[in-house]
Amino acid sequence: MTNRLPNLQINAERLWSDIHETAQFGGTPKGGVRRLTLSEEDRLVRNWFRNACEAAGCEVHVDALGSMFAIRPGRDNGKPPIGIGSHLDTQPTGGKFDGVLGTLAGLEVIRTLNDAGIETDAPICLVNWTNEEGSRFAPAMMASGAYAGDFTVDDILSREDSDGVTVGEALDAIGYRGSEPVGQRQLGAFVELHIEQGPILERENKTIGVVERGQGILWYDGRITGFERHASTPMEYRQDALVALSEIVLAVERIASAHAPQAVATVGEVVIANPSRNVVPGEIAFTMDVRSPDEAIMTALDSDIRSAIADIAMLRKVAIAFESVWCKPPTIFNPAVVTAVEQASAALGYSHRRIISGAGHDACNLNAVVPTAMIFVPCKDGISHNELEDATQADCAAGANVLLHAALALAGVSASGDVPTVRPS
Ligand code: HGY
Ligand code: MN
Ligand code: MN
Repeated sequence: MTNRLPNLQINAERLWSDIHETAQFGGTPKGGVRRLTLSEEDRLVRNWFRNACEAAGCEVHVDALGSMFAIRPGRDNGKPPIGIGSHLDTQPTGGKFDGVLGTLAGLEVIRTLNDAGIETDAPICLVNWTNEEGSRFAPAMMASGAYAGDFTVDDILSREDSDGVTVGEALDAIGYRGSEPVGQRQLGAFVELHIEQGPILERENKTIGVVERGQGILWYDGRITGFERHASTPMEYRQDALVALSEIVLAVERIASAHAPQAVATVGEVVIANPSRNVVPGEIAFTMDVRSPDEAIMTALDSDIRSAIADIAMLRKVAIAFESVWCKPPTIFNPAVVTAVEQASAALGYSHRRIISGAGHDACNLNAVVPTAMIFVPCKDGISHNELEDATQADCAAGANVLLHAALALAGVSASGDVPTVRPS
Protein backbone atom coordinates (compact mmCIF):
# COMPACT_ATOMS: atom_id res chain seq x y z
CA MET A 1 0.00 0.00 0.00
CA THR A 2 1.79 3.18 -1.10
CA ASN A 3 0.42 6.67 -1.19
CA ARG A 4 0.97 9.19 -3.99
CA LEU A 5 1.84 12.29 -1.98
CA PRO A 6 5.24 11.60 -0.41
CA ASN A 7 6.02 15.22 0.44
CA LEU A 8 2.73 16.05 2.13
CA GLN A 9 3.39 17.15 5.74
CA ILE A 10 1.12 18.25 8.57
CA ASN A 11 1.27 21.76 10.05
CA ALA A 12 3.49 21.20 13.10
CA GLU A 13 2.80 24.62 14.63
CA ARG A 14 -0.98 24.16 14.42
CA LEU A 15 -0.81 20.73 16.08
CA TRP A 16 1.47 22.03 18.83
CA SER A 17 -0.85 24.96 19.42
CA ASP A 18 -3.89 22.64 19.69
CA ILE A 19 -2.10 20.42 22.23
CA HIS A 20 -1.38 23.43 24.42
CA GLU A 21 -4.76 25.06 23.89
CA THR A 22 -6.67 21.96 25.01
CA ALA A 23 -4.34 21.55 28.01
CA GLN A 24 -6.24 24.48 29.58
CA PHE A 25 -9.22 22.15 30.21
CA GLY A 26 -8.10 20.66 33.52
CA GLY A 27 -4.66 22.28 33.44
CA THR A 28 -2.75 22.02 36.75
CA PRO A 29 -0.25 24.47 38.30
CA LYS A 30 2.57 21.97 37.69
CA GLY A 31 1.84 21.98 33.94
CA GLY A 32 -0.11 18.73 33.86
CA VAL A 33 -3.72 18.02 32.98
CA ARG A 34 -6.35 16.59 35.36
CA ARG A 35 -9.30 15.76 33.07
CA LEU A 36 -11.08 12.68 34.45
CA THR A 37 -13.49 11.02 32.07
CA LEU A 38 -17.01 12.52 31.90
CA SER A 39 -16.01 15.39 34.20
CA GLU A 40 -16.75 19.07 33.56
CA GLU A 41 -13.22 19.41 32.16
CA ASP A 42 -13.93 16.48 29.81
CA ARG A 43 -17.15 18.18 28.68
CA LEU A 44 -15.22 21.34 27.81
CA VAL A 45 -12.56 19.54 25.78
CA ARG A 46 -15.23 17.45 24.03
CA ASN A 47 -17.05 20.62 22.99
CA TRP A 48 -13.76 22.10 21.74
CA PHE A 49 -13.07 18.90 19.81
CA ARG A 50 -16.56 18.76 18.28
CA ASN A 51 -16.35 22.41 17.16
CA ALA A 52 -12.89 21.88 15.64
CA CYS A 53 -14.01 18.75 13.76
CA GLU A 54 -17.12 20.48 12.41
CA ALA A 55 -15.03 23.49 11.37
CA ALA A 56 -12.86 21.01 9.44
CA GLY A 57 -15.91 19.81 7.54
CA CYS A 58 -16.59 16.63 9.50
CA GLU A 59 -19.93 15.28 10.65
CA VAL A 60 -19.66 14.34 14.35
CA HIS A 61 -21.59 11.37 15.75
CA VAL A 62 -21.71 10.25 19.41
CA ASP A 63 -22.47 6.70 20.52
CA ALA A 64 -24.31 5.49 23.62
CA LEU A 65 -21.09 5.54 25.67
CA GLY A 66 -20.07 9.01 24.53
CA SER A 67 -17.36 8.02 22.08
CA MET A 68 -17.14 10.67 19.35
CA PHE A 69 -16.76 9.83 15.63
CA ALA A 70 -15.89 12.68 13.23
CA ILE A 71 -16.38 11.61 9.61
CA ARG A 72 -14.48 13.21 6.72
CA PRO A 73 -16.23 12.03 3.51
CA GLY A 74 -14.24 10.24 0.80
CA ARG A 75 -14.81 9.57 -2.87
CA ASP A 76 -16.59 6.27 -2.05
CA ASN A 77 -18.57 6.70 1.16
CA GLY A 78 -19.80 3.15 0.81
CA LYS A 79 -16.36 1.99 1.91
CA PRO A 80 -15.75 1.58 5.67
CA PRO A 81 -13.87 4.64 6.96
CA ILE A 82 -10.22 4.45 7.99
CA GLY A 83 -10.16 5.16 11.74
CA ILE A 84 -7.59 7.40 13.44
CA GLY A 85 -7.70 8.90 16.93
CA SER A 86 -7.21 8.11 20.62
CA HIS A 87 -8.64 9.61 23.86
CA LEU A 88 -8.96 13.02 25.56
CA ASP A 89 -9.48 11.90 29.17
CA THR A 90 -6.47 11.88 31.49
CA GLN A 91 -5.23 10.46 34.77
CA PRO A 92 -5.59 12.60 37.93
CA THR A 93 -1.88 13.43 37.59
CA GLY A 94 -1.96 13.32 33.80
CA GLY A 95 0.09 15.19 31.22
CA LYS A 96 -0.57 17.11 28.01
CA PHE A 97 0.20 14.28 25.56
CA ASP A 98 -1.22 10.90 26.71
CA GLY A 99 -4.18 10.32 24.37
CA VAL A 100 -4.33 13.97 23.39
CA LEU A 101 -1.51 13.66 20.85
CA GLY A 102 -3.22 10.86 18.93
CA THR A 103 -6.61 12.57 18.92
CA LEU A 104 -5.37 16.03 17.89
CA ALA A 105 -2.89 14.59 15.38
CA GLY A 106 -5.93 12.96 13.76
CA LEU A 107 -7.59 16.37 13.57
CA GLU A 108 -4.39 17.78 12.06
CA VAL A 109 -4.39 15.00 9.44
CA ILE A 110 -7.90 16.05 8.41
CA ARG A 111 -6.98 19.73 8.28
CA THR A 112 -3.90 18.92 6.19
CA LEU A 113 -5.98 16.92 3.71
CA ASN A 114 -8.41 19.83 3.51
CA ASP A 115 -5.64 22.40 2.97
CA ALA A 116 -4.15 20.25 0.19
CA GLY A 117 -7.59 19.65 -1.35
CA ILE A 118 -7.07 15.90 -1.19
CA GLU A 119 -9.94 13.46 -1.49
CA THR A 120 -9.31 9.99 -0.14
CA ASP A 121 -11.08 7.01 -1.66
CA ALA A 122 -12.44 5.74 1.66
CA PRO A 123 -13.73 8.21 4.25
CA ILE A 124 -11.63 9.06 7.31
CA CYS A 125 -13.13 8.64 10.82
CA LEU A 126 -11.48 10.50 13.71
CA VAL A 127 -12.37 8.98 17.09
CA ASN A 128 -12.28 10.25 20.68
CA TRP A 129 -12.87 7.12 22.80
CA THR A 130 -14.61 7.58 26.16
CA ASN A 131 -12.73 6.61 29.34
CA GLU A 132 -9.48 5.18 28.05
CA GLU A 133 -7.73 5.77 31.38
CA GLY A 134 -9.99 3.73 33.65
CA SER A 135 -9.10 5.96 36.60
CA ARG A 136 -12.60 7.19 37.53
CA PHE A 137 -14.49 4.16 36.20
CA ALA A 138 -12.97 0.68 35.76
CA PRO A 139 -11.90 -0.90 33.48
CA ALA A 140 -9.52 1.13 31.37
CA MET A 141 -10.18 1.41 27.62
CA MET A 142 -13.82 0.92 28.59
CA ALA A 143 -15.68 2.33 25.57
CA SER A 144 -13.40 0.82 22.94
CA GLY A 145 -13.79 -2.47 24.83
CA ALA A 146 -17.57 -2.22 24.53
CA TYR A 147 -17.17 -1.28 20.83
CA ALA A 148 -15.14 -4.50 20.39
CA GLY A 149 -17.79 -6.53 22.22
CA ASP A 150 -15.80 -7.21 25.40
CA PHE A 151 -18.52 -5.63 27.57
CA THR A 152 -22.26 -4.97 27.20
CA VAL A 153 -23.34 -1.33 27.09
CA ASP A 154 -25.64 -1.86 30.08
CA ASP A 155 -22.76 -3.29 32.13
CA ILE A 156 -20.60 -0.27 31.32
CA LEU A 157 -23.41 2.25 31.93
CA SER A 158 -23.87 0.79 35.42
CA ARG A 159 -20.18 1.02 36.47
CA GLU A 160 -19.78 3.38 39.43
CA ASP A 161 -17.04 5.79 40.51
CA SER A 162 -15.87 6.12 44.13
CA ASP A 163 -18.78 8.52 44.82
CA GLY A 164 -21.36 6.02 43.52
CA VAL A 165 -22.02 7.98 40.30
CA THR A 166 -22.67 5.65 37.35
CA VAL A 167 -21.23 6.03 33.86
CA GLY A 168 -24.77 6.63 32.58
CA GLU A 169 -25.38 9.44 35.08
CA ALA A 170 -22.01 11.02 34.28
CA LEU A 171 -22.70 10.87 30.51
CA ASP A 172 -26.06 12.58 31.06
CA ALA A 173 -24.50 15.18 33.35
CA ILE A 174 -22.20 16.38 30.55
CA GLY A 175 -24.67 15.79 27.72
CA TYR A 176 -22.64 13.15 25.90
CA ARG A 177 -24.85 10.07 26.02
CA GLY A 178 -25.25 9.73 22.25
CA SER A 179 -27.90 7.90 20.25
CA GLU A 180 -25.62 5.78 18.04
CA PRO A 181 -25.51 2.10 19.07
CA VAL A 182 -22.04 1.11 20.30
CA GLY A 183 -20.09 -0.90 17.73
CA GLN A 184 -22.41 0.00 14.86
CA ARG A 185 -19.89 2.22 13.08
CA GLN A 186 -17.71 -0.14 11.06
CA LEU A 187 -14.10 0.83 10.36
CA GLY A 188 -11.85 -0.47 7.57
CA ALA A 189 -8.72 -0.10 9.73
CA PHE A 190 -7.60 1.87 12.78
CA VAL A 191 -4.25 3.56 13.50
CA GLU A 192 -3.50 5.22 16.86
CA LEU A 193 -0.61 7.61 17.47
CA HIS A 194 0.56 7.76 21.10
CA ILE A 195 3.58 8.73 23.17
CA GLU A 196 5.56 5.62 24.11
CA GLN A 197 5.16 6.09 27.87
CA GLY A 198 8.47 4.26 28.21
CA PRO A 199 12.22 4.96 27.75
CA ILE A 200 13.16 2.87 24.69
CA LEU A 201 12.77 5.29 21.74
CA GLU A 202 14.48 8.16 23.58
CA ARG A 203 17.31 5.87 24.79
CA GLU A 204 17.91 4.55 21.28
CA ASN A 205 17.41 7.98 19.69
CA LYS A 206 14.61 6.68 17.47
CA THR A 207 11.83 9.01 16.27
CA ILE A 208 9.11 6.44 15.57
CA GLY A 209 8.01 3.23 17.27
CA VAL A 210 6.22 0.81 14.94
CA VAL A 211 4.07 -0.97 17.49
CA GLU A 212 3.56 -4.63 16.68
CA ARG A 213 2.29 -5.93 20.05
CA GLY A 214 0.73 -4.79 23.31
CA GLN A 215 1.11 -6.19 26.83
CA GLY A 216 -1.68 -8.19 28.44
CA ILE A 217 -3.29 -6.58 31.50
CA LEU A 218 -4.86 -8.07 34.65
CA TRP A 219 -6.81 -5.86 37.11
CA TYR A 220 -7.86 -6.99 40.59
CA ASP A 221 -9.92 -5.56 43.47
CA GLY A 222 -8.81 -6.62 46.96
CA ARG A 223 -10.32 -6.27 50.43
CA ILE A 224 -8.49 -7.11 53.69
CA THR A 225 -10.50 -7.63 56.88
CA GLY A 226 -8.51 -7.63 60.12
CA PHE A 227 -9.68 -6.19 63.43
CA GLU A 228 -9.76 -2.58 64.63
CA ARG A 229 -8.06 -2.32 68.03
CA HIS A 230 -6.61 0.33 70.31
CA ALA A 231 -3.13 1.52 69.32
CA SER A 232 -1.95 0.31 72.76
CA THR A 233 -2.74 -3.33 71.86
CA PRO A 234 0.38 -5.54 72.27
CA MET A 235 1.79 -6.53 68.88
CA GLU A 236 1.08 -10.28 69.22
CA TYR A 237 -2.66 -9.60 69.67
CA ARG A 238 -3.11 -7.69 66.40
CA GLN A 239 -4.84 -8.53 63.12
CA ASP A 240 -3.48 -5.52 61.31
CA ALA A 241 -4.93 -5.09 57.79
CA LEU A 242 -2.28 -2.53 56.81
CA VAL A 243 0.63 -4.78 57.79
CA ALA A 244 -0.98 -7.55 55.73
CA LEU A 245 -1.27 -5.19 52.75
CA SER A 246 2.35 -4.17 53.15
CA GLU A 247 3.35 -7.85 52.92
CA ILE A 248 1.19 -8.17 49.76
CA VAL A 249 2.82 -5.13 48.13
CA LEU A 250 6.33 -6.50 48.78
CA ALA A 251 5.33 -9.99 47.62
CA VAL A 252 3.89 -8.60 44.38
CA GLU A 253 7.08 -6.61 43.76
CA ARG A 254 9.16 -9.78 44.33
CA ILE A 255 6.95 -11.93 42.07
CA ALA A 256 6.93 -9.41 39.18
CA SER A 257 10.69 -8.83 39.50
CA ALA A 258 11.26 -12.59 39.25
CA HIS A 259 9.70 -12.43 35.77
CA ALA A 260 11.37 -9.14 34.76
CA PRO A 261 11.50 -7.70 32.13
CA GLN A 262 8.45 -9.64 31.03
CA ALA A 263 6.28 -8.56 33.96
CA VAL A 264 5.26 -5.50 35.94
CA ALA A 265 2.80 -5.14 38.83
CA THR A 266 1.39 -2.15 40.68
CA VAL A 267 -0.77 -1.56 43.75
CA GLY A 268 -1.97 1.94 42.90
CA GLU A 269 -4.98 2.48 45.15
CA VAL A 270 -5.33 1.85 48.91
CA VAL A 271 -8.26 2.95 51.06
CA ILE A 272 -8.21 2.41 54.85
CA ALA A 273 -11.77 2.35 56.20
CA ASN A 274 -12.23 4.87 59.06
CA PRO A 275 -8.53 5.71 59.36
CA SER A 276 -7.34 6.97 62.74
CA ARG A 277 -3.88 7.53 64.14
CA ASN A 278 -4.57 5.53 67.29
CA VAL A 279 -6.55 2.61 65.83
CA VAL A 280 -4.97 -0.52 64.33
CA PRO A 281 -6.39 -0.62 60.76
CA GLY A 282 -9.05 -3.32 60.47
CA GLU A 283 -10.47 -2.87 56.94
CA ILE A 284 -8.59 -1.99 53.74
CA ALA A 285 -9.60 -1.93 50.05
CA PHE A 286 -6.89 -1.99 47.38
CA THR A 287 -6.50 -2.45 43.60
CA MET A 288 -3.79 -4.17 41.58
CA ASP A 289 -2.58 -3.89 37.95
CA VAL A 290 -0.41 -6.75 36.56
CA ARG A 291 1.03 -6.85 33.01
CA SER A 292 3.06 -9.05 30.70
CA PRO A 293 3.42 -9.41 26.90
CA ASP A 294 3.36 -13.19 27.42
CA GLU A 295 0.10 -15.03 28.18
CA ALA A 296 1.85 -17.92 29.99
CA ILE A 297 3.64 -15.47 32.27
CA MET A 298 0.30 -13.73 32.98
CA THR A 299 -1.07 -17.08 34.15
CA ALA A 300 2.00 -17.71 36.33
CA LEU A 301 1.79 -14.23 37.85
CA ASP A 302 -1.88 -14.74 38.70
CA SER A 303 -1.27 -18.02 40.50
CA ASP A 304 1.92 -16.85 42.27
CA ILE A 305 0.16 -13.73 43.56
CA ARG A 306 -2.91 -15.65 44.69
CA SER A 307 -0.84 -18.19 46.65
CA ALA A 308 1.23 -15.43 48.25
CA ILE A 309 -1.97 -13.70 49.35
CA ALA A 310 -3.33 -16.94 50.84
CA ASP A 311 -0.12 -17.39 52.87
CA ILE A 312 -0.21 -13.79 54.10
CA ALA A 313 -3.86 -14.12 55.17
CA MET A 314 -2.91 -17.14 57.29
CA LEU A 315 0.23 -15.54 58.74
CA ARG A 316 -1.49 -12.25 59.60
CA LYS A 317 -4.79 -13.83 60.73
CA VAL A 318 -6.85 -11.64 58.37
CA ALA A 319 -9.42 -12.41 55.66
CA ILE A 320 -8.44 -11.33 52.15
CA ALA A 321 -10.90 -11.18 49.23
CA PHE A 322 -9.05 -10.88 45.91
CA GLU A 323 -11.14 -10.67 42.75
CA SER A 324 -10.13 -10.43 39.08
CA VAL A 325 -12.11 -7.55 37.56
CA TRP A 326 -10.50 -7.31 34.10
CA CYS A 327 -8.34 -9.51 31.89
CA LYS A 328 -6.98 -8.13 28.61
CA PRO A 329 -4.87 -10.75 26.78
CA PRO A 330 -1.70 -9.59 24.95
CA THR A 331 -2.35 -7.85 21.59
CA ILE A 332 -0.73 -8.79 18.26
CA PHE A 333 -1.46 -5.96 15.82
CA ASN A 334 -2.46 -6.51 12.19
CA PRO A 335 0.69 -7.17 10.09
CA ALA A 336 -0.62 -5.24 7.04
CA VAL A 337 -1.40 -2.14 9.08
CA VAL A 338 1.91 -2.45 10.95
CA THR A 339 3.58 -2.54 7.53
CA ALA A 340 1.69 0.58 6.44
CA VAL A 341 3.06 2.38 9.50
CA GLU A 342 6.59 1.06 8.88
CA GLN A 343 6.53 2.01 5.19
CA ALA A 344 5.25 5.50 5.99
CA SER A 345 8.04 5.94 8.57
CA ALA A 346 10.69 4.80 6.08
CA ALA A 347 9.27 6.90 3.20
CA LEU A 348 9.36 9.97 5.43
CA GLY A 349 12.95 9.20 6.42
CA TYR A 350 12.31 8.88 10.17
CA SER A 351 14.50 6.59 12.30
CA HIS A 352 12.19 3.85 13.55
CA ARG A 353 12.07 0.42 15.20
CA ARG A 354 9.48 -2.17 16.01
CA ILE A 355 8.33 -2.03 19.61
CA ILE A 356 5.93 -3.62 22.11
CA SER A 357 3.51 -1.35 23.97
CA GLY A 358 3.79 -1.56 27.78
CA ALA A 359 0.67 0.55 28.21
CA GLY A 360 -2.82 -0.46 27.19
CA HIS A 361 -4.54 1.54 24.46
CA ASP A 362 -7.91 1.73 22.72
CA ALA A 363 -6.13 0.32 19.67
CA CYS A 364 -5.54 -2.89 21.65
CA ASN A 365 -9.30 -3.34 21.89
CA LEU A 366 -10.01 -2.23 18.30
CA ASN A 367 -7.54 -4.85 17.08
CA ALA A 368 -10.02 -7.61 17.92
CA VAL A 369 -12.55 -6.36 15.35
CA VAL A 370 -10.66 -4.05 12.98
CA PRO A 371 -7.20 -4.31 11.34
CA THR A 372 -5.21 -2.08 13.70
CA ALA A 373 -1.71 -0.83 14.52
CA MET A 374 -0.07 1.97 16.49
CA ILE A 375 2.61 4.62 16.09
CA PHE A 376 4.78 5.69 19.03
CA VAL A 377 6.89 8.77 19.50
CA PRO A 378 9.30 9.36 22.40
CA CYS A 379 8.31 11.16 25.60
CA LYS A 380 10.86 12.82 27.90
CA ASP A 381 12.59 10.27 30.17
CA GLY A 382 9.77 7.86 29.28
CA ILE A 383 7.61 9.61 31.89
CA SER A 384 3.80 9.47 31.65
CA HIS A 385 0.82 9.45 34.05
CA ASN A 386 2.74 12.30 35.67
CA GLU A 387 2.29 16.07 35.34
CA LEU A 388 5.88 16.32 34.06
CA GLU A 389 4.97 14.28 30.94
CA ASP A 390 6.62 15.98 27.97
CA ALA A 391 7.41 15.49 24.27
CA THR A 392 9.02 17.61 21.56
CA GLN A 393 7.14 19.47 18.82
CA ALA A 394 9.33 17.78 16.23
CA ASP A 395 8.54 14.27 17.48
CA CYS A 396 4.81 15.04 17.71
CA ALA A 397 4.91 16.33 14.12
CA ALA A 398 6.84 13.27 12.96
CA GLY A 399 4.25 10.96 14.52
CA ALA A 400 1.45 12.94 12.91
CA ASN A 401 3.15 12.75 9.51
CA VAL A 402 3.44 8.98 9.82
CA LEU A 403 -0.24 8.87 10.81
CA LEU A 404 -1.11 11.01 7.76
CA HIS A 405 0.75 8.78 5.31
CA ALA A 406 -0.34 5.52 6.89
CA ALA A 407 -3.96 6.74 6.70
CA LEU A 408 -3.49 7.78 3.06
CA ALA A 409 -2.00 4.39 2.24
CA LEU A 410 -4.96 2.66 3.92
CA ALA A 411 -7.68 4.97 2.61
CA GLY A 412 -6.27 5.33 -0.87
CA VAL A 413 -6.00 8.61 -2.74
CA SER A 414 -7.71 9.51 -6.02
CA ALA A 415 -6.63 7.17 -8.78
CA SER A 416 -5.66 10.03 -11.17
CA GLY A 417 -2.25 11.72 -10.92
CA ASP A 418 -3.72 15.11 -10.13
CA VAL A 419 -5.80 15.28 -7.04
CA PRO A 420 -9.26 16.86 -7.54
CA THR A 421 -9.70 19.96 -5.40
CA VAL A 422 -12.24 19.04 -2.75
CA ARG A 423 -13.37 21.24 0.14
CA PRO A 424 -15.64 19.20 2.41
CA SER A 425 -18.92 21.15 2.69
O1 HGY B 1 -3.42 1.69 31.85
C1 HGY B 1 -2.97 1.95 30.73
O2 HGY B 1 -2.06 1.29 30.23
C2 HGY B 1 -3.52 3.12 29.96
O3 HGY B 1 -2.68 4.22 30.19
N1 HGY B 1 -4.87 3.42 30.33
MN1 MN C 1 -3.33 6.78 26.62
MN1 MN D 1 -2.85 6.76 30.07
